[in-house]
Amino acid sequence: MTLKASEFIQNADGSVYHLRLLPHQIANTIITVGDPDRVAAVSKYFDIIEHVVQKREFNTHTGTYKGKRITVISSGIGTDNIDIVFNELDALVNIDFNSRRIKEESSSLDIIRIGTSGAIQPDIPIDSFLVSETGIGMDAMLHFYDSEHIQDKALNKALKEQLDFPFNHVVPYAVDCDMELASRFDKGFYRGMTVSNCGFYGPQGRVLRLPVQDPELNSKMERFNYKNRKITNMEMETSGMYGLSKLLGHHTVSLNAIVANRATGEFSKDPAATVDKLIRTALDLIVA
Ligand code: R1P
Ligand code: URA
Repeated sequence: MTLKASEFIQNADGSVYHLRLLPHQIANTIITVGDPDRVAAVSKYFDIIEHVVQKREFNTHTGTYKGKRITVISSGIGTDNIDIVFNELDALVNIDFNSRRIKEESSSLDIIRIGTSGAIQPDIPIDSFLVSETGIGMDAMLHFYDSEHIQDKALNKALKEQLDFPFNHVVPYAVDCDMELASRFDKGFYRGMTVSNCGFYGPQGRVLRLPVQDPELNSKMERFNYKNRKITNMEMETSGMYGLSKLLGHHTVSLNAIVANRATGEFSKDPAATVDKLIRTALDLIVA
């Protein structure tokens, strides 16, 4: 079946709508970052950069690091953007851009997020690194897909019971990382369950001028216990990445630079240095 013009959108040069990329312009190993400026902070370590393109918040550099072809792309903030990035990255490998048909044999990508995050456990130090073993979605994006089969339903139930939030407008869902890809990022990384919120302020329990609906939500997350596993940190993309990645058949892991600790109230004195260290660590483990 040929995909309709309104569903799979190509720009005049044939590239995919938002990312403005053609299939040969991406590698099979993809690093995602939230901040468009962080793309150059990764690619400055490449041996060569063969392709650069930007549209909106989606900035992409493809090159090689120690001989391995890697694409680094910014997603902007939030799982709504992850919906665009993951569907269009998948299209780049699994849709024929000439016939506009889905390819008979599917290909999978290795996708590694290098992002910042706030810890909610007091014993996770500022400037440490954490691998998200599970993404817990407090956003709604994945619910628009037929996705219950890839969710951890027992964990979903525990979240609903223990967080006891007025969940009439948020249905938390849990999806695991790709364990094999995650096993590369072992030494020097904390591991845990990462909540992805649909906002940075109220949804992460930050009060500036507006009161939140449940002031106890972060404390309940800190106390949450599921088979002796804890919620460790919060950010804004991981749940959507794990969900879409599992549905589309890609391998994804989310690496977090802990720049804030919500339990202790601290923030990193040099977040750029911490992110740079995570970038260098991740690049070396990707090629190891
Ligand atoms: C919020 O400041 C942003 O930082 C985190 C969150 O997920 C959100 O995107 O990740 P990045 O540093 O990758 O953007
Ligand atoms: N990113 C987030 O989403 N939250 C934090 O607290 C820090 C970084």
